[in-house]
Amino acid sequence: MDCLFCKIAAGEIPSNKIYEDEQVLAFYDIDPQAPVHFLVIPKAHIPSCDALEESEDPVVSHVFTVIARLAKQLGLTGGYRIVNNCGADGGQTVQHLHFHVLGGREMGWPPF
Ligand code: DGP
Repeated sequence: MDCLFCKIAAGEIPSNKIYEDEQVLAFYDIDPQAPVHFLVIPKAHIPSCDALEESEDPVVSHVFTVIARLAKQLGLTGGYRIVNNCGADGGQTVQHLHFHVLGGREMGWPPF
């Protein structure tokens, strides 16, 4: 499958990895939008949030547990933002489910 994040998960394309286990991978975003900006992905190919099936609930739940743990490890004690861009209007550019974690500065709202 010609999927960038599948290739990163498989180690075929290098990434600045933070954490990995059997189900998920966390790595720094190539184009950081905050002092700390990393992505957490399921290793299995899921195209987007919109494509999720109930059988995939456990991996999504695990993603959030990993995010909370990594945010602590990376010192994001003042808070952080989790973003999922879903579909074209949502701003999704890579068609493999991923959650952005941004921190290290105060976030604005609303997003543009
Ligand atoms: P989104 O727009 O939500 O689909 O976010 C995709 C993100 O993926 C974007 O912030 C940039 C990041 N990205 C794209 N290509 C690569 C890559 O090859 N390596 C890494 N580490 N991040 C990438």
